[in-house]
Amino acid sequence: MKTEKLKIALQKSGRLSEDSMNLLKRCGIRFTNGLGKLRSDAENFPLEIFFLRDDDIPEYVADGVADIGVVGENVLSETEKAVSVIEKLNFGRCRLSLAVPKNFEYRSLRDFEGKRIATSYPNVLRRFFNAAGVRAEIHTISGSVEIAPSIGLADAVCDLVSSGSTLFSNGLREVETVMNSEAVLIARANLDAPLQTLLDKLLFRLKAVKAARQNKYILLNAPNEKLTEITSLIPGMKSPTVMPLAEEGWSSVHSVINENDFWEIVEALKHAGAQGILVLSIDQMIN
Ligand code: PRT
Ligand code: ZN
Repeated sequence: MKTEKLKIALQKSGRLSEDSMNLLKRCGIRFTNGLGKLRSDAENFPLEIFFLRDDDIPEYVADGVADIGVVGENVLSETEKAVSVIEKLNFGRCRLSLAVPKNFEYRSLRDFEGKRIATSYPNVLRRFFNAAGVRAEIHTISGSVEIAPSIGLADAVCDLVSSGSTLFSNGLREVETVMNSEAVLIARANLDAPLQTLLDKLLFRLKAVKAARQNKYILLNAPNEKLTEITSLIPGMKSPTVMPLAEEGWSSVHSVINENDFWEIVEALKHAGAQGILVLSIDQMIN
């Protein structure tokens, strides 16, 4: 009997491609992706991978050509396809923002009333303006949105931003965030039971990889008289592991800390008398 495979759509070549493929690889899934290759079979997981343009991914998933896919929330909101978001992936972060030329005296959203806005995200922008009660003229263009004001095509733009340097070098100033975005895993509705089982298996691995990336393993030596203070600084998943060292009066402390609090905790630990602090990245973290 032919075993069923889960089909996943990834961006073929673009900002999300490398992170999407690395994520699968970190989940222990092996596959090849040659230049120009449109599909690939994973070697050690019942998974078939399609490499597509990101704009097409929501539709392919909604239509059942693929079961799941990785795409930016910005594209998902724009295409308005009936798929569900099953996991945020913590990469591809950016925001969709309104930006105006330097000489545009901007005070509030009202200033967009009657203005021409160039964007590749007309649906998202229309919903945003509708909710704010602003009537603006939305001009849909597919690329190089940032040059529209300088060539007289628009009064302002609504475009994706990460560092902001593209806006800056085109004489534009970011004034409002329309939406924040990151890559997400989407799925079509009504997966049959065997496919859902495969998806659950993949999700279990994805979550372990995500948790590992957000945490660090920390090892340190603490003088016994400072142990209470030091262990209280480390929240850990449970209380930290404390083991006596061969050297009299010292203990070894192990724990897991979240990368967001990482530097503050390390500084406090050092201050409290911890020595030989080692910080290791974690490969997988199974909760
Ligand atoms: O060929 P295909 O259609 O698949 O790719 P694409 O060209 O449409 O998309 P791509 O690869 O550019 O982006 C894919 C996804 O990456 C987007 O849909 C977002 O979800 C996400 N992403 C994250 C970004 C950015 N960051 C980003 N900075 N997408 C685009 N940009 C643009 C931005 O608009 C600006 O023009 O990159 C430029 C540099 O940004 P700054 O602000 O750092 O200067
Ligand atoms: Zn695209």
